[in-house]
Amino acid sequence: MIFTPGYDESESIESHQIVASENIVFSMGADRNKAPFPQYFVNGKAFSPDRLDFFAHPGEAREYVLINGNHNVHPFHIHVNRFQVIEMGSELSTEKYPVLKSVMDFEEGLWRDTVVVPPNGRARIWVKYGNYTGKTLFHCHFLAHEDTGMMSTLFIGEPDFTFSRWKVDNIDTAIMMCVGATVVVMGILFIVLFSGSTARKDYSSVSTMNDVRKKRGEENIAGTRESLSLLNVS
Ligand SMILES: [Cu+2]
Repeated sequence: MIFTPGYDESESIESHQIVASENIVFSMGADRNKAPFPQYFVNGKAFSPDRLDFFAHPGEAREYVLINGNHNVHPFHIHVNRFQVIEMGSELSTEKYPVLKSVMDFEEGLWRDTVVVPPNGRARIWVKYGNYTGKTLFHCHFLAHEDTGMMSTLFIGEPDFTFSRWKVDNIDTAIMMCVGATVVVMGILFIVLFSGSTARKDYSSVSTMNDVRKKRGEENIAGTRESLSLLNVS
């Protein structure tokens, strides 16, 4: 096993240290009504600096399966953090495409910051995050792909539940959020109105009872007066 100078073999990531495995899919769009053309995506989304796409805790190790459904290559590059390539594969045969041999050839366990994800293929990598927090990036290292969307944000640290995380980036999400908000508001209104009418009902029934008692009391008093007048007692 060959290691990059500066890294000790004991630093090598072991499978039991991996806390999660995530897919990172590189894809292209060919919508002629949109600029730029063609479009480049990571997990179906074009880059947005206002959105946090991936999360990790400092010090933990994660597996990423880099998937390339295109017929061209995407050199994956992650900022600040190094990784080890565990597996490489492609649906294309190296006999038919001899140039693929050099792409697929890799030194297992070698520390890297960039790996070429083979066409119609994948690369499985293990990342070990250092003890630092903040927002960083990974992207395709082809400038044309990177600059037209093939880039993602990565937040290292405790997930921050600010509104930036829930920023609406498409119409479907907006519609779902409106429906969700309406259901919540209707629910709150129903509870308020229902509990309000119950309170009024209880109050009115108490006042009705009081009225009845009052009337009965008056009748009794009147009845007593009648009885007393019959007895000539004033
Ligand atoms: Cu690319």
